[in-house]
Amino acid sequence: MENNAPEKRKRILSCIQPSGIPTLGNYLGALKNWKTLSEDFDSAFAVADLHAITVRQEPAKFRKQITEVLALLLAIGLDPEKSIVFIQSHVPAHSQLAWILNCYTQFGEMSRMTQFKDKSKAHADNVNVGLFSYPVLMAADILLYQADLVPVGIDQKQHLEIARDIANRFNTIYSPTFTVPEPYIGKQGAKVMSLQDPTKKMSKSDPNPKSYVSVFDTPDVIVKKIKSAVTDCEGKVCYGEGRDGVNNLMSIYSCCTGLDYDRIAADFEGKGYGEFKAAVAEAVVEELRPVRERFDRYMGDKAYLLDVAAKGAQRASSIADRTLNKVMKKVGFVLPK
Ligand code: AQP
Repeated sequence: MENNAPEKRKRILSCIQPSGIPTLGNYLGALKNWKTLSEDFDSAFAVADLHAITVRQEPAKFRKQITEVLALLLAIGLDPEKSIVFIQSHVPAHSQLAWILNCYTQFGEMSRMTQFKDKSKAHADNVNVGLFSYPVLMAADILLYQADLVPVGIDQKQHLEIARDIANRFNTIYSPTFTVPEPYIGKQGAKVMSLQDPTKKMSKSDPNPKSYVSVFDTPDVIVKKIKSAVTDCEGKVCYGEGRDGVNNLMSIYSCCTGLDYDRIAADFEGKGYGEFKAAVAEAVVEELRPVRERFDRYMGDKAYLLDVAAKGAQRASSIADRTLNKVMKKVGFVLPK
């Protein structure tokens, strides 16, 4: 008999930490793709507030950042009626599953994580256990929703591999429980680098604000920051090995304009970095302008934002609780009546 049932859409899940004002790196590496992906997949997007407290946050500022990131998710064009848009801590199953998965993750595996090594250097006075087990919470985020694909910047690929290992391990010890997720990495903008040290990724928590463009920087500030970006003394706009600063600006320009590297090199042949940087800055300003305008509108309606968060948490919980119950049964817990 012919099977006319519609093919089940694949599910994606992605999160962003409210650990500061999101950067151009977050935008080009992740957020910009999310709107398009949300049209083709069943999708859930979260403000990862539980992850953000692995680094000390100032409470009032933190509360504001959580609201801002929620508004930003809507400003990039996500439709909360179609995608599940929620705040991670509003769905307790994330913390509950993370604890269980901690017991299925080896100390040695976590010790190899690059982000842990980097962040423990950057926050040497607060190398907490949460920072160490961050990838386990990330695995819980993903596995709760049985996500097929996880759109991430290339910097998060190692964490996604751990999520896959944990899922496979649990599925092997018990029986198939979790979908084993695949990374989804956009072609360009996969890794935007710091404007001041282009060997390091651009991060919203970098103490030097000149190192990143935040999505809410005004046009003047964007121009200033890009003009002061580190390049080299070759004075030639073309992509090449060891030219991290120029490569980074070319990649940013390419993501904003859709032009490939050969075309960019041809357009700027014989022109200096000054002219190139001005063009990059203008492209970034234009790219971020509509996002900023929509963001301002959403921030002006806090009641609507709270409503979106409440509905999102309800929808997210109905999927997450189902997975958590399944896991608890398999492990041998007695479930509450
Ligand atoms: N520089 C980057 N280039 C490309 N993609 C990036 N992402 C982050 N930085 C870059 C991607 O953005 C998504 C959300 O990231 P996150 O906020 O959850 O965590 P993160 O990777 O730790 O981002 P930051 O800005 O570096 O935050 P802090 O400074 O708090 O650690 C992810 O998909 C990430 O890959």
